[in-house]
Amino acid sequence: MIEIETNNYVHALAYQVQKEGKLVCGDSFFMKATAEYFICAVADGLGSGERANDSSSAISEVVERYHHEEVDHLIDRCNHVLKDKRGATVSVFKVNYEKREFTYSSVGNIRFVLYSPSGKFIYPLPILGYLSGKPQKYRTDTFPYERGSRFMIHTDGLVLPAIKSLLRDHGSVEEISNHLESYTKLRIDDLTYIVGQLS
Ligand SMILES: [Mn+2]
Repeated sequence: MIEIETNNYVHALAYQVQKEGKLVCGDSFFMKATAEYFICAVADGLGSGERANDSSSAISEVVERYHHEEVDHLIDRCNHVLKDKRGATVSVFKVNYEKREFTYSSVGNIRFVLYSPSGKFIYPLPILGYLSGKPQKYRTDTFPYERGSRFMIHTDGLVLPAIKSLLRDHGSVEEISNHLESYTKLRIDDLTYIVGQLS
């Protein structure tokens, strides 16, 4: 499944495929580009199949509903919505075009990297573990970004040997996605990635 979200400030592509032999994907995502901001959330539900999807889809739904809120609020909502569910690893990424900065918060093993045209990479640190409605510490960081920066966010179903050169050496979101095609064939786990370019 491929979804594209695009406007004058961002061009993003999401790709998702479920684990081999599964009918339901245990990962979920949401992304939206408004006139003021771009937001995306990625969740990897614990386990696989229906119960994993029950947790991860609760995350994409709550972020879809409250995407106008600040990231630290959203990650707390994500935690609350997982009460009485199995749990999920979660990342929320929000870009403010006018301030040219982004805010990121993550609990668990979802990976994120942003590459700036000047050569700098930004890897925000996640909190270890997963969300399951229990009291939880969060870490939310805000960074400036340069025009033309490219980012990638992905679940652990995508195993990449060289994410740095992937973002640095490919000029467009479509090129990156084409390059990733061979890595999406294994299907040893549910797999989700979002790759985007900020202008
Ligand atoms: Mn996974």
